[in-house]
Amino acid sequence: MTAHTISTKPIDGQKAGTSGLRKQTRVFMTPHFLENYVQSILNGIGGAKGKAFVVGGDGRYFNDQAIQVILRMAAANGASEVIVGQNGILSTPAASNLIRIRKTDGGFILSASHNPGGIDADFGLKYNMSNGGPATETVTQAIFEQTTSLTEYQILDAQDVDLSTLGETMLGDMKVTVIDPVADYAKMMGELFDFEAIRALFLSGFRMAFDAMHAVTGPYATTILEGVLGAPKGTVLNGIPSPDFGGGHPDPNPIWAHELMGIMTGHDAPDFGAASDGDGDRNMIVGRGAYVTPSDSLAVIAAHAHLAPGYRNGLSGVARSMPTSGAVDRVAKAKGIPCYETPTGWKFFGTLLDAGKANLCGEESAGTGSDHIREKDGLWAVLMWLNIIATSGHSVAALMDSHWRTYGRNYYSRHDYEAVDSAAAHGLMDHLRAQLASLRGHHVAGLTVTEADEFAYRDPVDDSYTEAQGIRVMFTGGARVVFRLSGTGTQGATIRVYLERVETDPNLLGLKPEDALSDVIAAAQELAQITTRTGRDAPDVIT
Ligand code: VG1
Ligand code: CO
Repeated sequence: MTAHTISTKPIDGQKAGTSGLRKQTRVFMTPHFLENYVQSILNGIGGAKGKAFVVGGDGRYFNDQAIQVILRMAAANGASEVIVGQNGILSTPAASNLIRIRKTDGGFILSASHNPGGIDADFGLKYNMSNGGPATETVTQAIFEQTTSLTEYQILDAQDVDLSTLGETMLGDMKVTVIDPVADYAKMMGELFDFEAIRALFLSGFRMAFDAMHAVTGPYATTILEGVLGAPKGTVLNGIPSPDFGGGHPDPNPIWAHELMGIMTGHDAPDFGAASDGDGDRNMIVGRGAYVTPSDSLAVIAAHAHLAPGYRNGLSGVARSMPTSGAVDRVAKAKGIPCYETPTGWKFFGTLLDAGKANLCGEESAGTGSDHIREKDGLWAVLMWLNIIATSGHSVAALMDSHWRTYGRNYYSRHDYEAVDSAAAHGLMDHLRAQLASLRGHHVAGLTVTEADEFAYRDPVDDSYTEAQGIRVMFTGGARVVFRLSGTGTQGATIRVYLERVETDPNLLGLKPEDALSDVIAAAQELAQITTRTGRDAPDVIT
């Protein structure tokens, strides 16, 4: 086996977005594209010599081939060991956990998360650091700079490593350890949650439907829910991962998880429903006829986390991304704990979690997690809900009802305009930006603007500063609209419009979100001229 140095040239567009580098699969498959990016990562982190890494992905198309390239390049760059999930499979939370418990220097996670998979869909690669979390802004920038000046990469000339058999092999001088992707993760969940109480809940006849959406959480959910916790066989739906996610869109929200929504609102619905995304870090929570928005789920978890053994001593603080609703802020205030507001993307929670400033984090995009790892964690959120239901004895609907009565309800919705012409989308944002200084006091669609700005964030731990993280317009009475462009799409631009209004009147807690938010929706349209600028009459996806 010989290590080769291959000459290459910088490839445009290798800039990571909200969560690693995401491109169409065919782009990732063009000559040198993957190799250039992997070498840029290795250079950007100061080389691979003597380092150990975790490698795994969500099993989408090209996962297996890309892993072999990463192994050969890690070996040629002098890495000492790579730990790989069997058959190249690792959910994002399981990878984060492995990096931490095996104390490796970092890890490569192959996924485009909730984006569809297949040769004509999307692929992605993300580097996580030794704390198990996504590379910080500083490291991400260093990697990007490498991509713009790269002249060569190192790769070993070798056969594919057999990743189907557990155990250790050598690739040149590098050890490759193939491990069971589920075991360590399942063990950790057993330490955090009251598995006895959840087991008793299932024994009592409690019924659940978990939609793995043909993605990576299938094996994890089957082992934990149906195996360890004794839920009836068939509780996990679509539990066999497939390279194109069964042709579906593995994004757990009421639109893409419509099969589960149908079950949960249908005749003889189970007590509890949940779903997870392509790489297992997102979650959807739904009770019998009661969908829980991710922002509300975060707030309910903040209010009840002490019921789970791993959080018995309460929370040190909570953190949410800026577009996430303020529901959790109200719980934090009542509990007298700090609440941090960060830019979108899990990489911004890492420093807070490492410093112990927060041990519960969440995003409106169906991401929830804690300091047990440094990624959001879909099954973790599901097990947390099961723990809360089992120990409180309340249904999802009852928990939501009492939550809103106690804290008020943050009506919330997100409107996405997908694959919009990039110039039009940037034009819309520029138009909003230009209005910011003069908006205060203005009346828009019957609402009065109290404040308007472009969100910027100074990290309270490492003092790093991140600008241009979304435009927010606040109105009297606690209503708000936020506009930002997605950093995970692979075609054109996606405009996200986040709409929110707080209601504390006990008689008005049961409205339909679209009715409760109608004036905020009208204000967003007027401020951003969405229809005229994009040519779209309605959002593509409403969640
Ligand atoms: C989206 C979500 C964001 C999330 C990111 C990664 O980003 O809005 O909250 O952190 O996806 O999620 P954007 O830039 O498209 O809005 V996933 O499950 O990669 O891992
Ligand atoms: Co994901």
